[in-house]
Amino acid sequence: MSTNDQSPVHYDAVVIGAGFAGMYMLYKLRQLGLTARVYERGDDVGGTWYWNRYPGARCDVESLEYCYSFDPELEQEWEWTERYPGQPEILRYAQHVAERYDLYRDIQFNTMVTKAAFDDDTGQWQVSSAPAVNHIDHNHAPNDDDTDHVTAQYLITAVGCLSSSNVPDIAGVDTFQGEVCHTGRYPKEGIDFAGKRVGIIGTGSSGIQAIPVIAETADHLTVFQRTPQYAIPARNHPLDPAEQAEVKADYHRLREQNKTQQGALGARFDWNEGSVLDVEVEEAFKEFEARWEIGGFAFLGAYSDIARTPEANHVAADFVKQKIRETVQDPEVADRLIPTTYIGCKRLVLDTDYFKTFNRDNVTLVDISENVIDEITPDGVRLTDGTRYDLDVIVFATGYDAMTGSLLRINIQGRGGLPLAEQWYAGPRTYLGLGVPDFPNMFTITGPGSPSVLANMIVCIEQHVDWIGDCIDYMRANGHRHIEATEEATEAWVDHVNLVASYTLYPTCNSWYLGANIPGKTRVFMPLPGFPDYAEKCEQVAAAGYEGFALIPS
Ligand code: N01
Repeated sequence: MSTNDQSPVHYDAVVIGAGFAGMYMLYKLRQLGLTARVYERGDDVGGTWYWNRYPGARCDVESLEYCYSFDPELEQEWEWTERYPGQPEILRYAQHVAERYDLYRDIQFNTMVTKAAFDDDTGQWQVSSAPAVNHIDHNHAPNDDDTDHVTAQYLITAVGCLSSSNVPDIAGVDTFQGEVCHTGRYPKEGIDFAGKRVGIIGTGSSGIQAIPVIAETADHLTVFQRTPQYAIPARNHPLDPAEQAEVKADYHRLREQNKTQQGALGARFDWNEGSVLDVEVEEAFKEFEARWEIGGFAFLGAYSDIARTPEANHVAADFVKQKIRETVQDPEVADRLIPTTYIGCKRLVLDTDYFKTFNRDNVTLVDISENVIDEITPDGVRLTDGTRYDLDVIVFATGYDAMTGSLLRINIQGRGGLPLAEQWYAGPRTYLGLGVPDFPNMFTITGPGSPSVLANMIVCIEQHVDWIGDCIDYMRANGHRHIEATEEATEAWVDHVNLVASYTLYPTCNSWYLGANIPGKTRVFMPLPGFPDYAEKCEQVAAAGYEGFALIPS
């Protein structure tokens, strides 16, 4: 709907993003009887799972837990086929949800929100959008000519935590004559690697999933590794119908149990409360071996202190290092693949045949931790020492400007034209990861300062959307026009997030949780560990009349 030559259309709410957060938010707003417009850059729903079409893309949360719980009928009717859902299946699920609840009609695709400004005079949000610009880093400024404008009482961001792709600023990238892509902006039509010399930069979750699959078809695959990563076998397999039926017979119970877990997932695993330091190393290794066979995050549940205590962490890390040495035939390559950080301080990766892939003749591991990529040339890659790698395809698996990147790339302005980038110049400041001072009626689904990426995202999304829905309902019932996080509550919340993180080993390495992967980004630990305490706090805040928020009457 173009509004260029007339007064802007008004909606009760504008939602940015049509991934799992945006879709459920739209559903919830409709339930409340509100009008809403959702803007989405892609040409379909799915968010992360729309963009991440790279070979091997798969979720690391089990299918039966990585899905909505808001409608028991939906829970029962959807049949998952594998233990961990692959990208195509998750995308089909998202499309099914959008069709089932008739969501498509309120979503405007191929559109990026370029600016959202709070108007102090009208008390409304003015939202500008433009046709999406497709480029691998997607951070390019759109053309202003086609800008559309609407107004809204509420601005709800559902932009995802890992949506702003990070393409390193390496000289010459535009001169490369072959094909270039980023895993998080993977071309819909795919890439044919057969017979090609492929280079992949980055060995995080995306790289580690893509490498074994690309290696199967590429003529040669060169893996450029800056930091080695721990990976645990996912042990994906077709889902046993009996297991699925058993979960569905009492789905509610599993959902409730998951909410009592720190990561809001894996209640079916055995989470051991004991310390690894209280047992002999042989006994600990036996336990780790059993969990290595089960696969998945069950590994971290072997002992309760792995994520907190350096000595405990070393034992778990040593077990994985031993596995890498046993798997990789060339000891020199194995050495280069062995991480030196604490296990789990970067997001633990679940893999399928990752380390084994380095035994293939057509795979080369190149350490670029010191001898960095100096230039991308028309023919490939040149390292600082002058070594050249001729390539036909370059895959950037270099991650994201996580948690804040997608928000800051939109020009969001609060009271008095205050840019969000200025409010967050020293790192993101939110109250509960949901509200920002000076940004009235703006809600940030799974924003920094909430568990989000440290927990099952779908559970976090549902918890936030339900909270926001209840909050809007409360405001309408009580005649409140605006809600805004107070400075004091925000200050205290930021301190709280830092304090909780300091009890863990998370802040010890250069992860995207800290923003350390983006040159120049302020180092602040962004997600909050621990779903149950967080959810309880949100409930208390609501029960106390939205304590820590200022509510302004109509
Ligand atoms: O990104 P990453 P990702 N030169 O940031 C390297 C989720 N996810 O897309 O470690 C050379 O983890 C970087 O090196 P270093 C999951 O939460 C989930 O892989 O910074 N290398 C690193 O090796 C995950 O954690 C799933 O030194 C450069 C890699 O690129 C998150 O998304 C699947 C570089 C980036 O790793 C992000 O994962 C996929 C440079 N200039 C993703 N810049 C599942 O559910 C960066 N690197 C399974």
